[in-house]
Amino acid sequence: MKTLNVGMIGAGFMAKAHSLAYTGMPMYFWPAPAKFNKLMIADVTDELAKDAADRLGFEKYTSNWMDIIEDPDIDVVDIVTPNNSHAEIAIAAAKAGKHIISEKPLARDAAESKTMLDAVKENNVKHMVAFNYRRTPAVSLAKKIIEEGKIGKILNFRGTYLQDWSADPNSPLSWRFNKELAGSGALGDIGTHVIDFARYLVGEINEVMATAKTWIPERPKQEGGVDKLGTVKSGANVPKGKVDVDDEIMTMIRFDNGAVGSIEATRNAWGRNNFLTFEIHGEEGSLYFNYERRDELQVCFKNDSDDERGFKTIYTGPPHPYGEGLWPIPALGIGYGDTKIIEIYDFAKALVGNGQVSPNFEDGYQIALISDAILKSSEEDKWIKIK
Ligand code: NAI
Ligand code: SOE
Repeated sequence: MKTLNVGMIGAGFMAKAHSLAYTGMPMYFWPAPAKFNKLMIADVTDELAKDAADRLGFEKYTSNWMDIIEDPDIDVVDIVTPNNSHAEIAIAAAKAGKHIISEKPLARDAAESKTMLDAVKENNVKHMVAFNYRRTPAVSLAKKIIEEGKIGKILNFRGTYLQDWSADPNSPLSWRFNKELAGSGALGDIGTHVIDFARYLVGEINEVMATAKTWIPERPKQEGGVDKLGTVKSGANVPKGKVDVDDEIMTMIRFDNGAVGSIEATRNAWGRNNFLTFEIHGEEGSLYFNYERRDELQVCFKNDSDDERGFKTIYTGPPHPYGEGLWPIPALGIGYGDTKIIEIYDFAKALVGNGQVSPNFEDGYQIALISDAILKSSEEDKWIKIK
C-alpha cells in the first residue's frame, strides 16, 4: 500500500476536516487505496502553523506555503485557504508536479478557475474540488436511483442552501463578505454546493435567470484571518466594514436535457442551519434530501398502488453507497467529517489509479461559469446562457 505525503495550506475550519479525513479514511475503508502521511502544514504565521501542526498531527510546519510546493517529498497539496489564494497555490503546485485537492469554490470567478484548470491539465496532475456533500451516502443513493431509471425522465430540480449564521447584522465581517477575498457571497460559499448537486444528479445547466440581494451592507470588523462564522457577536460600537457580495441568490435554471429548476442560497434564514436540500421530480417518481436529516432519502414511486403512494424514508446504512466502510447498522449516523473521509477515499483511488476523480477542476470551472452567469443575470435582469 502506497503512502502519500500531504502538504496542507491553511489551518482553519477546513484544515480540521481534511486532517481528520486523511487519518480516518483507512480506518473506514480497509484495505485503503493508499495511506496519507501529514507531512507539512502552512498558515500565515509560525505561531498559527505550529499550533496547527500540534493539533492536527503534521510533522512539520511553515509560514511560507512555497516550502510545501518546493518540498520534493510532498505528493499532494491540499488547499484550505480562503478563495483568493486557491489559484496562485494550485498553479504553483501543478507546475511542481503535485496532485491537488482544493476547497470550493474553485476560485473567485470563472476566469481565475480556468487558469487552475489549464495548469493541472498542462502538468498532468490529479485534481479534485471539494464539493463533499455529494458524498453523503443518501445523495449517492439518489444518484444511483436516478441512473437506474427508477424515477424516469427528470422534469425538475429544486435546490436550496439556507443558513442563519450571518443573519444577525452584528455577526462579524469575515472574509466571506469581501469580494476581493471570496469572489462572491452566499452564491460562491453555499450556492455552489447546490449547483454541484444539480449537475451531479440532473445534468449540465445551460441557462440561468437570477436575483441577488445584499441584505446587510456593513458588519462589525473582526480580528484575525480565521473566520468566526457568526459564533462571536461583535458589539454595536465595533468599527464596521463594507459587505460587497451577495447575501442571497434566487435562480431559475434550465438544463441541457430539458429539465427545469431553481436554486436558492442565503445565510440570512433564521432557523435554518445547514438546510441543504433538493427535491427532484421525474415522470416515474420523486426524491427529496435535506442535509439536516442526512441519513435519510425520501422516495416516492408512481407505480406504488394508489392507496400506498407517498414519500417513504430510506435510512442509509450498509446496503447503500459507501456503506461497506461505515457503520454496520443503518441510521447510526453520518457526520460532516464522514463526508470528508469518503471524499478522501475517492481521491485516494484516483491518486493510485488511472483516471481523474469527480468533481474535479473541470467541474469547478463549469460551476464558476454558472455562478458568474447568475451574478450577470441579476445585474442585467435577464436570462443568461452558460458558455
Ligand atoms: P478559515 O478562515 O477557517 O481558515 C483559513 C485559514 O487559511 C486561516 O487559518 C488563514 O490564516 C489561512 N490562510 C489564509 N491565507 C493563507 C496563505 N496565503 N497561506 C497560508 N495560510 C493562509 O477558512 P475555512 O472555513 O477553513 O475555509 C477555507 C476554504 O474552505 C474556503 O475556500 C471555503 O470556501 C472552503 N470551505 C468549504 C467547506 C465545505 O463544506 N466543503 C466548509 C467550509 C469552508
Ligand atoms: C459557511 O457558509 C460554510 O462553512 C461554507 O463555507 C461551507 O461550504 C458549507 O459547507 C458550510 O458553511
